[in-house]
Amino acid sequence: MPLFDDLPLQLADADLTYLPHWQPAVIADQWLQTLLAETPWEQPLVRLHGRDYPVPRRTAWYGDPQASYGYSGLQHQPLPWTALLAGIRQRVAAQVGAPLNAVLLNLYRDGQDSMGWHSDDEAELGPEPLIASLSLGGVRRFDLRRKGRGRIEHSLNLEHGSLLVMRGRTQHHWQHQVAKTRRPCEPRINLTFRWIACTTTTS
Ligand SMILES: O=C(O)CCC(=O)C(=O)O
Ligand SMILES: [Mn+2]
Repeated sequence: MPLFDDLPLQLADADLTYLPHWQPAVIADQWLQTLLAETPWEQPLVRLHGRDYPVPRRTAWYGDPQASYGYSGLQHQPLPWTALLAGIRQRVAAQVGAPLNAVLLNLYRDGQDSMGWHSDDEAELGPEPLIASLSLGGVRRFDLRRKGRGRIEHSLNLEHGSLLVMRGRTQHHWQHQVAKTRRPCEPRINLTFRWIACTTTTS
């Protein structure tokens, strides 16, 4: 793997590193097939302006038992780590040099599945969230814009087997999205590994 593949992205007030060939295709293929077959996908509802809408993708949440998170007014309990996800977590944690106790899986079945503009800045992720995002399957475009602005300032095509690492104040200053596309595209699974600060009380 050439070193120049892994350059950090030059975006002000952000700390992003993209590793396009983090895993070889044969390993990434195996992970994709196993996750497609064994994941109990859900389609949660999100509350917007007093109404519930299904999210435009499928999701699953895994983690250590205490890594629950609040979302849309509910406290979500993680599923226990599978052998595969525990193994992937170990490799990702070794790569980023930090512990990770939860992972959100997103399944984009085709170009109509998407994720809208947001920052991963929930209180339980702490002031400088570490988000390590593994992509498997069809390539999708990942856009970045500054908070409070409409213009996309940077886009990346997230490749099969790639890892995108976001750290520091990135979530404080930037938002990201995976927009719908009319281009034909293969199913894609994205895994965002995180560290959830454990709380003793639930809200
Ligand atoms: O699918 C992606 O690449 C992005 C996922 C994401 O932003 C998230 O899970 O918070
Ligand atoms: Mn995100």
